[in-house]
Amino acid sequence: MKALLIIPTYNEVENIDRLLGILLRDTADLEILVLDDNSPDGTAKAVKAKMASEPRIHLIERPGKMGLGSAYVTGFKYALKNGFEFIMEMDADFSHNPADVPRLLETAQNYDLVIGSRYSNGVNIVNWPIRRLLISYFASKYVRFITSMPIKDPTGGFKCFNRKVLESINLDRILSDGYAFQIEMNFRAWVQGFRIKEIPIIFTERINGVSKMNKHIVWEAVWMVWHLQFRKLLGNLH
Ligand SMILES: Nc1nc2c(ncn2[C@@H]2O[C@H](COP(=O)(O)OP(=O)(O)OP(=O)(O)O)[C@@H](O)[C@H]2O)c(=O)[nH]1
Ligand SMILES: [Mg+2]
Repeated sequence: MKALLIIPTYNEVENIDRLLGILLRDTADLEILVLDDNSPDGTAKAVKAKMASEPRIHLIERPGKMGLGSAYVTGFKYALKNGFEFIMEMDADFSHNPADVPRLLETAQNYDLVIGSRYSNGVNIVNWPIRRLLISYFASKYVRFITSMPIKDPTGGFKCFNRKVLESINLDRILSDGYAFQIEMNFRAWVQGFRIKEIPIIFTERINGVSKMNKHIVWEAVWMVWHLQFRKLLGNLH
């Protein structure tokens, strides 16, 4: 089994070293790709220090902050080129629990796309302001209402793709960047009939570092859902 965990970073120096340490310790045959956008806080430098003693860590550095969606696309292309069979996504800020990685991977043996879901067993989010929780929760209902896609947590960023899913998607055609990126990947996988499984996770708000969430990426998702649905109905989703 060849698995790659992609971690996009922007100013995560307070988190990345500890996170990499835990992941490498607990998941024997996992390789990790950190995708850093020239974080001013020196995140890439911390990764390089770790790489010196750890061949399972890889690093791609981009010249500036270019967004989460394109970071993942870059990571996906790297994974396909280097023969990885399972390709995972995870945030660097400990919102996703590294202890859940083996469970995601295990489930991925029987499904094409596994999604760590905050909403598959009620609501499993710790320390979010109620406003943010409501936006996220109703966003997931909204996505389902417009698209009928049977996914309870369509915007989550803790997941595992089988490489055949990524191979089947034209990565240069991905339109979206923020939350919409996650929705778009799920939608494209679902439309093609891939087997999708949600497993419950507990999501915890970041303790260290600052959020990059903004209004723009929420609105992007609101419109993108219609866009994707129309493209699907017109048979034009390539
Ligand atoms: N490479 C890269 N990584 C990014 C970019 N924006 C965010 N990230 C990383 O993507 C992951 C998710 O971003 P967060 O800032 O945690 O976004 P969020 O989870 O919506 O918000 P909070 O957790 O509340 O801060 C983190 O690991 C970030 O460091 C970007 O433009 N480029
Ligand atoms: Mg976060």
